[in-house]
Amino acid sequence: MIEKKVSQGIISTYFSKLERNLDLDVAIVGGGPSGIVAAYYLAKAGLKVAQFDRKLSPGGGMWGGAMMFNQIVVQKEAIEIVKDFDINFESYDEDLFVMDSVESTSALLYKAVHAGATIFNCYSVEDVVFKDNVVSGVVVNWTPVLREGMHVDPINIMAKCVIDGTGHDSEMCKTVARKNGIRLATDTGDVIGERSLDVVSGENEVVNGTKEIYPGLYVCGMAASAVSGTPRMGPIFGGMLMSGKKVAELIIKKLK
Ligand code: 48F
Repeated sequence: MIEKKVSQGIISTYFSKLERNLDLDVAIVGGGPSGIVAAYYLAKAGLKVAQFDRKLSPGGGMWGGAMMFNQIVVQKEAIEIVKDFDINFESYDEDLFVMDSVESTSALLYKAVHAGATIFNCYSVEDVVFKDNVVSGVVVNWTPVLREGMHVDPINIMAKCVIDGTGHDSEMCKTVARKNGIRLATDTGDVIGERSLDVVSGENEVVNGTKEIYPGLYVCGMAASAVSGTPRMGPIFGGMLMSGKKVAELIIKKLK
């Protein structure tokens, strides 16, 4: 019966995909541009990487350009990355380029999965796993379960490194800070304690802030900038792409 075979095809391959990803090199929380770029370069380097996004359609804030004007502006420093993803672009100003946001977002997603990364959509990461005070995995649940407030336990996915790519909310950094009694720059205007999450400074907070911010936890994209208390930025995406590549390079150096 074709009906049964279709269902079997979906269920059996989905669960083997999930099982293959219970033990990762890198778990990426959030499927925005910075996280997707990281997923691509990590997978290309041969690492086992999975990305979790709470939405049905990963891509974060990239689909909508700015104010739903679906154009993306990037700085010239990011153009090499744009070329790696085969995205069409045109010169707009001396140092600025524009691309179509739908083409750009779908190219990032396609290339990341094609390179070997697995993207799990509709997954919310609600916590991290600690082993000997090192971030060693993520705790995931279905987004609809959390939205409905259903009393359903999550599952654990172990990873050698976790990336916080959750955008402005920097959710994993906040979780790690809360569990360790650390205050973030965003909460207090300063950071306390030897084990503080770093304050970011410099001209390009996104790229400068892309780092291992706590043992096992890396931060990229707007999450890196937000942790420092930097105000919300304008819609220029080159920093997100560069941040994603930088975090991948840091992890490749550590794990390879
Ligand atoms: O915000 P987002 O696009 O992250 P980004 O890579 O890029 C920022 C830009 O889009 C833009 C900007 C450009 O100048 O400032 O804002 O830093 O995407 C973050 C993604 O993370 C998902 C969320 O659904 C979104 O797609 N996300 C957030 N928290 C969680 C999560 C969570 N706890 N679990 C799973 N996904």
